[in-house]
Amino acid sequence: MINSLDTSSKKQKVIVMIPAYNEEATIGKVIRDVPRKVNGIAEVEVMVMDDYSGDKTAEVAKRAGADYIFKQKQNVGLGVNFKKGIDMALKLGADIIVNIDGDGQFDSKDIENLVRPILRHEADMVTCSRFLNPNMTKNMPWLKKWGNRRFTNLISRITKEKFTDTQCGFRAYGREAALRLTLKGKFTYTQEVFIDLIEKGMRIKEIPLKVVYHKKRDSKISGNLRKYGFKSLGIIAKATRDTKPLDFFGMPALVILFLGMIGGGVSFVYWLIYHATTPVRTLFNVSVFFMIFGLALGILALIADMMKTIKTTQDEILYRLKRQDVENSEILNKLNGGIERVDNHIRKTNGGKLGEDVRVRRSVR
Ligand SMILES: Nc1nc2c(ncn2[C@@H]2O[C@H](COP(=O)(O)OP(=O)(O)OP(=O)(O)O)[C@@H](O)[C@H]2O)c(=O)[nH]1
Ligand SMILES: [Mg+2]
Repeated sequence: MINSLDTSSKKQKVIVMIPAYNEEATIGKVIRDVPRKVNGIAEVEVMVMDDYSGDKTAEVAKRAGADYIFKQKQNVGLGVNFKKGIDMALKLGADIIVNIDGDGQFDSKDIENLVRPILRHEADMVTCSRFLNPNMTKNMPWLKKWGNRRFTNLISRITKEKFTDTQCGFRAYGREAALRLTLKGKFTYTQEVFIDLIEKGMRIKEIPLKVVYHKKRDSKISGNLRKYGFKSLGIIAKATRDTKPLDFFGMPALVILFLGMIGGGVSFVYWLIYHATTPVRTLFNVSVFFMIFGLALGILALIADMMKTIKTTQDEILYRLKRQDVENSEILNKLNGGIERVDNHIRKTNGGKLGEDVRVRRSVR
């Protein structure tokens, strides 16, 4: 149970979101272990995002007591499913959204620890770190640890903050952080969230939580490490380009321009001394190319920086629209009471699209 909370704030509603793809073997226990009574929390609900599983994930989840089950009509990928889940949870009135994987690697009971810093207003997003305490990752494969460290170092450099685990799916998002998220990646979302939220001034806190690696487990996201590496790098590169365009284009531009100027300077001095270009002609040509390319890249950096200003404004507009939409949903929810009306509202506000590819239903307990 959570103690010494800020009692001035209203009681919060937590929605525990579980992205699931063929998790019939484990999802039941994950749902049953979710603590439904937490000090400082008015309500804890479970929402399963079933990404077109071929097994009985949805049925098992329903039997285990899931409050909402969203079924995609085709496999849309973890990143897309996550974004949709965040939007849904906000519209269902969540003050805090907890994401936990459906594979049973995390302990649902740790949800209490995860939401605590948000309840105490110490963080906007809290993420599990599997590496703050080395005893918690005893049986994690070394290659996964190594890959995780590389990605985590990269994200720390990009965000200029020190993190120890940027890939963990077990996280709690306060409403403000959830509303501010604008993600683009389809395959995954874990690292992109760090870049996006830090750029928007959100506070991210890591807490050590244990993870279990079953021997026969088949990782669906990072099982193929090469595919995972390339796809994740692509998502990180795009997010960095959009949030830090001066670093992304400007740094290489400066290096290339500098090399070009050195080469050009050397050839020019040679020409001044010997009045000949023959041995340094290639150096001169390459240097001119470098200088032109560096300048072009520099101009691109400035244009991209202007576009970032537009993006920042658009993100702010989007945030305000989403907040308004969520507040309207809450009012409708209170007036109408119940998921049927909320579902109708979601259909209306999205021109029917959301209603077409997502089925919402309240499970019978
Ligand atoms: N929505 C959605 N969820 C998926 C998909 N693939 C996997 N998941 C879920 O995403 C969560 C994480 O997947 P894992 O296979 O454990 O991947 P991982 O956690 O990166 O890998 P490990 O570190 O080895 O556990 C699980 O709950 C999966 O069911 C997918 O295509 N769509
Ligand atoms: Mg996992």
